Amino acid sequence: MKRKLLLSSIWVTCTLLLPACTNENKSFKVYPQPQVQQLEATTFTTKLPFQLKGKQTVDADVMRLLTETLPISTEDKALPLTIAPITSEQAKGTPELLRSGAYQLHISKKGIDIYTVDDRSLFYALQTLKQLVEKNDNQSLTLPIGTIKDYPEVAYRGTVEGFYGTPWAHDDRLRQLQFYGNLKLNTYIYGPKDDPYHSSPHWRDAYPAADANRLKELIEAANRNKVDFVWAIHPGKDIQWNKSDSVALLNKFDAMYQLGVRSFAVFFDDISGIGTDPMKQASLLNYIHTDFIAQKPDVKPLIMCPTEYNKSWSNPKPNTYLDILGKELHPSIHIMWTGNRVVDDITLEGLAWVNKRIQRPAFVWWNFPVSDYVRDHLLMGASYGLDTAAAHAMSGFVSNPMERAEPSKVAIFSVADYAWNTDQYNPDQSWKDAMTELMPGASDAFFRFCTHNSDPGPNGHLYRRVESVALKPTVTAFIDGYKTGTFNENAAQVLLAEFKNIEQTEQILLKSDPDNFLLLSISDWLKQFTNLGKAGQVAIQMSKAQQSKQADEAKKLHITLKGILQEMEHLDATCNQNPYQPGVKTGSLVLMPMIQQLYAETAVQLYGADAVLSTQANKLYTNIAQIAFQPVKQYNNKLSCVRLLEVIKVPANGYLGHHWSKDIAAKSIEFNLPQASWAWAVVEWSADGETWSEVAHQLTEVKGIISSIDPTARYIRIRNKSDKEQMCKLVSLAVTL
Ligand code: LOG
Repeated sequence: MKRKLLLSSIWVTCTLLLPACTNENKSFKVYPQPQVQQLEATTFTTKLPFQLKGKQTVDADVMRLLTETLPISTEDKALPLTIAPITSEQAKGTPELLRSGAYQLHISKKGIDIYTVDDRSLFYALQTLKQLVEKNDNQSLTLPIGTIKDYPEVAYRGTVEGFYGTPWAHDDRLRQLQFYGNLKLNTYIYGPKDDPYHSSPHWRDAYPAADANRLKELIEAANRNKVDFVWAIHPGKDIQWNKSDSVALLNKFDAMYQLGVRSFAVFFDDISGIGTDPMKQASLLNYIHTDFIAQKPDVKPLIMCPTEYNKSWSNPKPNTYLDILGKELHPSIHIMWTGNRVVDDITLEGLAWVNKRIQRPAFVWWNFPVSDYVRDHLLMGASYGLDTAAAHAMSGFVSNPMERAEPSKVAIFSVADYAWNTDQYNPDQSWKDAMTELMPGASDAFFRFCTHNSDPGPNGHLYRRVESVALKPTVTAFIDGYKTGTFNENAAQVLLAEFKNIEQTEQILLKSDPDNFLLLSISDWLKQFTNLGKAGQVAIQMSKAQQSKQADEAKKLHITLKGILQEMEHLDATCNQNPYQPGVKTGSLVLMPMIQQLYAETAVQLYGADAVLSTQANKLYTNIAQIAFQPVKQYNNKLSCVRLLEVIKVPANGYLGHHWSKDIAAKSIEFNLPQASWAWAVVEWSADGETWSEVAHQLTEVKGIISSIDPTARYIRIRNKSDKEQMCKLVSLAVTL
């Protein structure tokens, strides 16, 4: 059993000694939380510099970190900073202390001792020391006294830039790499889906010179921060499984090696057709392993992302895809895994299921806080849903972040905590620590923003997050009261105060740090948050007026609220206009629905109006389990569906379409299903969902608009009329009423 101690406080009296000791009850916070931190309540303050002892030659990155942390000198009177290897004696009972990155740090008035396993250990010990040293105005330093014993629980920790959408900008990446170094994260997998030289059409080609230079800069920045820069290739969309493609892949890897890459990955996710063959995948990967990886002593083991990368998409039958990979792939090759679903919690049970099949611990690709399937939302909530007993069941843990790099740091901070010190991980504490670290001047305001910007909204992955947790009971109490004709004054006061704070959040944050990159990258959401605060206050005041029978005042406020809601819609319709989920949503789980309910309820009470056209369509009309929860959007008279990133497997007789309950005729149906063909697809309509007829059309591709639809149709679908499973993608499928 490993024993962990936190902050033991031992009273030490030391008055006349130099350096001077003081006793303050200070808690020294180190991120990620060390395994064992035994610090006394006593600190000491010194003006003396430190002199390197023991290991004299340290690498340039360590030296830089050292000089940033402590004054280094060769003067005789300097305090010793001794660097020595961890001995097996020291690691007795705690073999984890012999892992890469493990270290022991001992601070006393007489000097500092650091015990290390490798260069990474020393770098991490100094990262810890840097967080402990306090620099005083009079050039002196204050340090705690005590010992830290520390090691990672998961070997590979970091991120996979693996999302769809605009890849991170160069400067964003540079800032990320430094952030990772500070937090003892050691892995950055480069695999943005929309880099054409990572995926099709150019995975076979060398990067243009300017791109190659930038990558070189990134690799150097990663090295400076002791981060493995893993370069990933995504060849499966059009790989031919011939010699020429194998050679093209190795040549590309070799070109990346020349740029400085020493870690490689091959992704086979989100593909269809011949690329998905597990035997072919395994034989290519084994070839890369033997002919490339194993030939170069400085290259790390290969990482692969399988096609069946989550349980819900995996063939459960024995001796199928995952078992074949498990059996065929060289044992050193890591296999990535997103959990029971594409986007999901990570559980020990789930990992045990896949590990048995792939015959090795999975390398976790956690699809959080990635937002490429809900691009109008920010996922700023706590990183919960991670099993604290699962460290031994995974070889790595990387988070797939948002297209917006800076706000992703909230989650990445916690990923560092989780992967380093898994069994002591506390998601809420880590989330709050992230606020303090990322927005030291306005952590409360930032926390308020994050609290109300956590949930992704309805989505095909069924992945939801809690939002506005503390306020939710008050919201429910207020709404319930309002609907039954009572005005809950206490709840109203709490809500008014919170909405007022929300209205001020943008200003507080920008005033505290106007040039903060994180704030700049979420500026549209901050604006929308201000609107939310305004709308909320007016909604409560309007409800109060209505309930106290001041109809004129209520009408006036209803119009004011309408204006603010229109402003929000305008921002939603003009900012962040990506083709997938355009717009800017905030407070969408609890606060916005409350405001909308109050708005609609008051309209009904004031005007008896049925203002909204409700078709009651919020999901696709389909019998295909994979897309059963793909949300439908209704804008004016158009029902459309949220574009899908992955390939859809359409079984024989599988269909997807729309159904609307309102008694209106369809003017047209518009669709774009790449890779579908009329050889298997047919467009059909029905009045009752029972009897179906074919819609006449003259299109040659499963893409276009059909306008002549029977006016009694209330269902429209595209069906696989063949007797085999077919594959397609879904760009659009819309009905105009
Ligand atoms: C993709 C990934 C995407 C994520 C979330 C994996 C292994 N692949 O469904 O690129 O960012 O889901 O949308 C994925 O997760 N496909």
